[in-house]
Amino acid sequence: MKKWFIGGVMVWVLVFALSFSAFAAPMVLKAADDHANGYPTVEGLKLMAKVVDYMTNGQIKIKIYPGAQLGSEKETIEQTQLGAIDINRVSVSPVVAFVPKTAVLTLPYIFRSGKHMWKVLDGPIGKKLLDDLSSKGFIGLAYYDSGARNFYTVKKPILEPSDLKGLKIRVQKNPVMIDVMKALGASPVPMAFEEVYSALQSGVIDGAENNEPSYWETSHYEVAKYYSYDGHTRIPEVVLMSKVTWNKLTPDQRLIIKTAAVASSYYERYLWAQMVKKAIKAVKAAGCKFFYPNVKLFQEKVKPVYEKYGENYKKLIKEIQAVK
Ligand code: BDP
Repeated sequence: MKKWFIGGVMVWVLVFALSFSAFAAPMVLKAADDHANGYPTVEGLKLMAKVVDYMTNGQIKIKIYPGAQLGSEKETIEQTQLGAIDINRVSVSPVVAFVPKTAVLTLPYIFRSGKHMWKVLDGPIGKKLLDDLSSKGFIGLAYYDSGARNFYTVKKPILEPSDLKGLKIRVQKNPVMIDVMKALGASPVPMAFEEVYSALQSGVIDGAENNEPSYWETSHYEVAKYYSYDGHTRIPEVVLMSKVTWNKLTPDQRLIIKTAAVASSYYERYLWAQMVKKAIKAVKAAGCKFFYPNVKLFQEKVKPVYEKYGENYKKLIKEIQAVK
């Protein structure tokens, strides 16, 4: 056979192989977040997407749907369980209904500070809790920062627990949060995040509770101008992956996704610290007032919540408290 013929065939084989790999459709993963572009959690996911794209040579793309486009947290968690959503950044709070043990991370004053929380989450306890999610169809990839949750109200500031008496306070769909409100004397109103602004505006609720960036981003500050630093909870965010999707990935792809999520967690924490400062400045400029009640009074009141959940998770609670 002529040399030029063999050479020609080889060129064609090469062209064919290259064009095949170039056109092999990438896997596109759907990622949900109920915050808007610019919020630290969404920016964290964006970094994760870039790292995954780069490390898989474009074979895995992550398409982010911010602003609760794919539904409220409870709905998106259900869809993640089913595999209709591949990646989901949510608060741990709504996860409690699916994986009861995660309730521990949402207990009032379980963490002494942000530093304590990250020591726990980055250590063996945090890792074990992420692993435990897999029994319910989720792969826990990483935690994100969400600061501490504080009350904000429409008519008067909360200076002590008795100020909450009879007030309708919106809470996340988490049984612990309902009990916390009851213990403090308020009437809890579980409601999706997206509905809170109009509920505050129309007087359906008297207040809500969240960190400063959410208070600002959602414009809740426009209608509820009193923000009281009681810091009742420090509930982290979590990046979940559907186990259905995870099972379709190769070991290399899994490693890349996990690594990218962990890297994005550090980036999100950095963005978080900036965002808290920005939010405080912005809402102050809009006339919001900050109050610093005696936290001990609130800690005293929420003790019954520990009695209720403490029985099941006594050991875990002790372990968390023992982390220095
Ligand atoms: C914010 C979380 C968001 C929650 C929201 C809420 O980032 O994902 O769902 O609180 O209160 O802090 O529902």
